Amino acid sequence: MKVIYSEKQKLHQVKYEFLGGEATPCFEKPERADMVLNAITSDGGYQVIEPKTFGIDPMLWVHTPDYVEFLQNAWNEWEATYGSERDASPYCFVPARHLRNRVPKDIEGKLGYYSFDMTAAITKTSFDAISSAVDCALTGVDVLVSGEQAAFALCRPPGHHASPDLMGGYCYINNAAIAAEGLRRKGHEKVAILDIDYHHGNGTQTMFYDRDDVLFVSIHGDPDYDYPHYLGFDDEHGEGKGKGFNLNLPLPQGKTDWSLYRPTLETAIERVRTFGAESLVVSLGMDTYEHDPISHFKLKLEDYLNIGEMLGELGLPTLFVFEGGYAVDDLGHNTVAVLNGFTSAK
Ligand code: Q9C
Ligand code: ZN
Repeated sequence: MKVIYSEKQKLHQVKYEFLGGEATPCFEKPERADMVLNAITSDGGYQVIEPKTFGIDPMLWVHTPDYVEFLQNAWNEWEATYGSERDASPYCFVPARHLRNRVPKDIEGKLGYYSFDMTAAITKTSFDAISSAVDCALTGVDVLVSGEQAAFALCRPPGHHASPDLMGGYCYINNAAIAAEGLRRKGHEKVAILDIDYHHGNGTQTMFYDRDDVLFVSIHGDPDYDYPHYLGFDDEHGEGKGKGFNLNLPLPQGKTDWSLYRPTLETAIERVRTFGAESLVVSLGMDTYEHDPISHFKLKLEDYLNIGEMLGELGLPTLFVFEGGYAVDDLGHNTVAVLNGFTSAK
């Protein structure tokens, strides 16, 4: 299996995120990619390749032009006010209630307008990393279209929380959504996205909510108790012709181990099967792990082998797109277990 990765993704390194009433070192850090790459290299069964360059245009398939322009300019505008010492981070937001939905002119107003939380700061070189993550996802699409059964886009920063014009949850541009749309544009009639990150993929859901050609299925921590808090409930089925093409399978914190996860994954896979997908994009978050520092499921190393195998049994051309996962020491082995399970499936 080909793994697509670029060192450029290290150009995104945020100092702090806001959590539990204080600024704490950001969990989403470059070491995450190092650990996965190390495990992939030492396994030996994978070929690591560089992405091709696709530029800005594919971002506009799923994001608004004003948002992409904001991401490109945010650092320079921030630096003009605050200098280069601190990362560009919002402090004030446009909630869904009571305030005006209007883009202000200064950088602090813009940061809040285009964010939904304080976990996605911007640095001088963030956009280069963001852009190279998109390149990895789209190179993965090309690998599938060339006839290979699977590929792994080792993307950083992750993407599934990024909405058409909002960043948040360590995400800026939605790599998996762009990949799914890329597969559609390469002629795949129906594309399924299965999101198995611990957190609901609110951005991806929003992007395809009114479409029947891209199915979105997600297994995640119950949003009544977990991030992203305001989307990901089981009564969100899609709208318009997208009705019936969105499936959320929230699971409880604390007690979700393999015995509960497995039947839920079977339900998810069954939906992908009945949908009749031509290809599958897996938003591969590894924060369902028992030792993940910010999440609350109880999956173990061997469960990841099973997940990979169950996905492989679907028999679909599959692009894995890396999302979350913060238990850095075990992240590589867990990720490789999913890929190995997939490869070994009959
Ligand atoms: N108390 C991804 O996994 N903070 N993003 C959660 C929980 C934000 C996760 C705090 C988590 C974002 C891609
Ligand atoms: Zn996550």
